[in-house]
Amino acid sequence: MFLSCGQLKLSLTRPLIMGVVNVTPDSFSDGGKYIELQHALTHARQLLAEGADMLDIGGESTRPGAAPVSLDEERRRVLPVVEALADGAIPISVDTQKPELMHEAVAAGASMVNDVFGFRAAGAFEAIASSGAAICIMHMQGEPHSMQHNPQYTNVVEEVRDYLVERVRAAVSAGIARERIVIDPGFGFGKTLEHNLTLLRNLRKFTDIGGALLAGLSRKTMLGKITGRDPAERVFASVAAALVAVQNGAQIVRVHDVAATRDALAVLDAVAQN
Ligand code: HH2
Repeated sequence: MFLSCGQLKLSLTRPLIMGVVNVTPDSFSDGGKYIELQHALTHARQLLAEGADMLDIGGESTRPGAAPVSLDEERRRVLPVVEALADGAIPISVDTQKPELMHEAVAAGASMVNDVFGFRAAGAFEAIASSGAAICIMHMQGEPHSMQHNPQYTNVVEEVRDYLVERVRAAVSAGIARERIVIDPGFGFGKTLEHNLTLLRNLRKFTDIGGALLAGLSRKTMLGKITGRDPAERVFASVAAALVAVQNGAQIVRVHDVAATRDALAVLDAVAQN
């Protein structure tokens, strides 16, 4: 089992860690810390030294209520980071909903595009179809500015699953091979705490859709609701959530705290080697 990421083939026999690099002034847990290019690069290199298998570079916050960012501004934040890091050896993902930036990021060396909008924008699949880059298709109900107002599902697991099945089909018809596809139920994106917990309990039901399964729980509000802690103090809760996700079938975890997650996954791996 592997994920095809541009020229790279990533083995999925052990869980992979995707380290988050937010080049934004307003991300919910680290906004403003890495908006300067040099700070973003130092942070990215630190995450790699701590054991990240790939990096996800984002130039637009998707936190509940976040304001949209123009293409020019997002491009200005993201592309210099991609250009400086993409050396052909490290998988670099770009977290964007904009087809133009998807195309430009891949041309600048990114080998994956992560879209919280699930490549529903006109031209999104076409922007990367011929490139060989991997894609991460995430589920979101609504849009960031309003998604947490009153999320509603009759059956959250079935509805998120049906959405991902349909998007994977659409990606394959657009010429994107299954080994390039990652899927993600989108914890916190138009979901209450109970919806998120139901998805986490039932994560294994997403493992036969035909894409590598990614879970992003790191520092999220759901963990704040459970522990009563602010985002920067949610490291232990995030590690626990990543472990549960991996035990329930996640093959990639998207995290801010790479070193702590790496150690926890090493313990899980040691126990599994029997
Ligand atoms: N979560 C965030 C952003 N992008 N992408 C995927 N595939 N899955 C996620 O769960 C996910 C994501 C939100 O986290 P963060 O990037 O730290 O915050 P912000 O959106 O405020 O920049």
